[in-house]
Amino acid sequence: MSDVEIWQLRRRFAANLSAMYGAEVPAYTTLVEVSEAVNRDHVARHPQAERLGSIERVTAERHGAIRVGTPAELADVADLFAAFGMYPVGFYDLREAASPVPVVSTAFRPVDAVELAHNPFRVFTSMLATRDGRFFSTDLRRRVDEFLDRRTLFDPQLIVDARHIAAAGGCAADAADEFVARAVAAFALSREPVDRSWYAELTAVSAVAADIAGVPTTHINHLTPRVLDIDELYRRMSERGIAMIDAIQGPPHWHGPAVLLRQTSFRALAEPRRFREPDGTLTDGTLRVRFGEVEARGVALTRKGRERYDAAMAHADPAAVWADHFPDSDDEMASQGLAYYHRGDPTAPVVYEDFLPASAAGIFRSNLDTDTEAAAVADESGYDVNWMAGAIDRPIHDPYDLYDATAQEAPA
Ligand code: OOG
Ligand code: NI
Repeated sequence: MSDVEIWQLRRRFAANLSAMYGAEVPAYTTLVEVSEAVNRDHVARHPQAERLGSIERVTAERHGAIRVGTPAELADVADLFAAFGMYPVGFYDLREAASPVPVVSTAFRPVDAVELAHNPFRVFTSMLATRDGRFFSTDLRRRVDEFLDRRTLFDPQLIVDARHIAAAGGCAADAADEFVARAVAAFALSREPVDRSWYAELTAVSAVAADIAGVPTTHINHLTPRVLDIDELYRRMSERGIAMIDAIQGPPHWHGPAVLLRQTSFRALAEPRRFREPDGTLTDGTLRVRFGEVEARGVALTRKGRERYDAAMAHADPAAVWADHFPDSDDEMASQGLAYYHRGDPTAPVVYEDFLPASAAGIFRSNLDTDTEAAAVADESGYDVNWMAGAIDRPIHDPYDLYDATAQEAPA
């Protein structure tokens, strides 16, 4: 029996990352304050508000996002996050988005209802698709891979310790703080000078490539609180003069059951960074690599519900056709098999715990200055869910399997 259990480590990890991010990105602190106020007001006015999660869970709930460069780096991430009870769920191919982003992604999160209720922290994790010839020429790929092979994102001892903790199911009390602190530090923005010409060369090809492979470290690029009313949040942030992206991503607002995930974001300000110039001198400059995001979660859709969702979203104006695709009550959603409810009880929705590829690509792009052009060549990378599972030597959970299992249980 360990003194500190995995879920307690996860709770500390999420809380300490949040403290670090708040210290580094002041707009995040504003976002968290406004989110908490929106949630308090919403719960006060709506007696059913907590059916998608207790106010305690929702207030503590965050997701983060990180980006890495290689399969080996992704495997280290998988080992590290396993020590916090976070496992890969789903495969997101953002190269397939309407405006493609050259990454493939998964989300690390707790997979069962009890663990999610303890603390639902999740991290959307993307890997640069250097093998995809549509985005990377052979020459660029070689040089990016050389750069990535020379760097060490995670202290090998941190990964060794993570594997022990995962195997033991926790760690001794006196080791916990130090382990969490080292894990959090791995995602801090580096103070190391950025190589100006390398960063600029990559930026010219792909802003994502520069963010991932232009620097020797990774960083958490956003940390997202959850709100119960995202339209109200959007209004309040805009009133405070924070320019949000044009739209809320995902399903439209409507009077029926909230489904899946709605998200919106704003760009963080430029942050001071040091640069190493081609002549070796150090200069001061800025980079804008981090942003703010907020989300509202609804009921998880079954495969059948998801097909309806994708069909509605394919319309130019999804809000106009929403009622043709979805009934406006949980009773009907449950009886038509469109969404998951614990033991089929329409008063007990199973909350959606994952992400949406179109929204993710939109969030990515809204925070980059330039898009990446895909060349008209065949993709011979072989990237898919099986490839990724092999690369990290772990199964990647199918989200539908998890929702099927959760729906058999009583609400946690
Ligand atoms: C990840 C973007 C995806 C979300 O909430 O959909 C994401 C990134 O920009 O690295 O976090
Ligand atoms: Ni996000």
